[in-house]
Amino acid sequence: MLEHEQVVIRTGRRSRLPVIVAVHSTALGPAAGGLRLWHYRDWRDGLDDALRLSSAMTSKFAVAGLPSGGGKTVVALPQGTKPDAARHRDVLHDVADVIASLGGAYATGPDVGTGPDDMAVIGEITPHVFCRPAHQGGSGDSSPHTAQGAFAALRAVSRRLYGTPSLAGRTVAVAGLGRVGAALARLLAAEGAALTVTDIDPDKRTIGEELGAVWAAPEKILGADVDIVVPAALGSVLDRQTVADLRCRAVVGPANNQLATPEAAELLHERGIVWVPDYVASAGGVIHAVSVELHRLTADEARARVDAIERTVDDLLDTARSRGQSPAQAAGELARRRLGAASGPAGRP
Ligand code: PPY
Repeated sequence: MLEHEQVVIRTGRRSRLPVIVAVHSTALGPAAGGLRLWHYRDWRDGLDDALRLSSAMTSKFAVAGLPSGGGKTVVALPQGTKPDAARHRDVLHDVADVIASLGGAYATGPDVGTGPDDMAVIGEITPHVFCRPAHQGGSGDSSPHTAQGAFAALRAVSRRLYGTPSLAGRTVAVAGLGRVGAALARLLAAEGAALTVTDIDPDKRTIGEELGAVWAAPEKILGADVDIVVPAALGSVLDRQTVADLRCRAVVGPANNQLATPEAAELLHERGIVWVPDYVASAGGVIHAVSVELHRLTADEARARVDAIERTVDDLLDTARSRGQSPAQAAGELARRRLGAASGPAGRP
């Protein structure tokens, strides 16, 4: 059964690339979710990604307690290609056409492969776009806020496991040093955590050196002998094998869709490893963007909402423990309860 409200798949008229916009739910409000520009073996794999990522956005907003729905856009680039600047603009305008045709049911934002400047280009065609640069009326780069939110989640986990929210002296492995991963690694280093880091791009080694971090091979990072592992790159990293190989006490990070299979959450729980659902730990970026651009909060108020992820995770871990559930089950129930209490798709009674 298709659980999404609508999915548009269109060959972009300018780029001739497959543009996939998945609106999972508008039960809590108009949908939001970023634009992922990524390489796929087959565009159908991009469709799978859009379906899963948009569903996670619905949960992200529900658990954050915000009146927005979940959506996501994927443009599936053929493997081994990189659009030049002109074609890149064409892709963004093709995406903007689809978003404009949805009449406000969905607004996009940044995701893997896109940033504020790309949002400005989409804004040439449709106003339904978050995170344009500040001088163009947007809330700008969301990655520092996503990092801040993941940091808040890490504090809650630290309190649970070690009795203090401080990460000073904790050993932490950060898997991925993109915009979010690097910002989070900086926050952790500033707090006094001892870092092990990696990225598939060896040029990112300089960031590790700057932070006094140990560099690990990408395939070794999940099994690192550390207190906490932080997935901060692409998803689907937790499966039967990688969960069996973990040596940490917690997995908490800003990567979306960390589970390769849903049962990985229960395998983590059986091993006594705390896993904070990705859609909880990664919500800082959207929380900030929606708070500033839709709810007109000040920077300080938006920041307080992002920092409140710490409290949300505290509560989820308490609830999970008292019910003998995994945090994933507790978060899923919370999301379903909030969605079930909603009246229906946005704009309809
Ligand atoms: C996500 O949180 O996964 C996103 O899609 C990022 C985002 C940020 C701001 C508005 C919409 C989406």
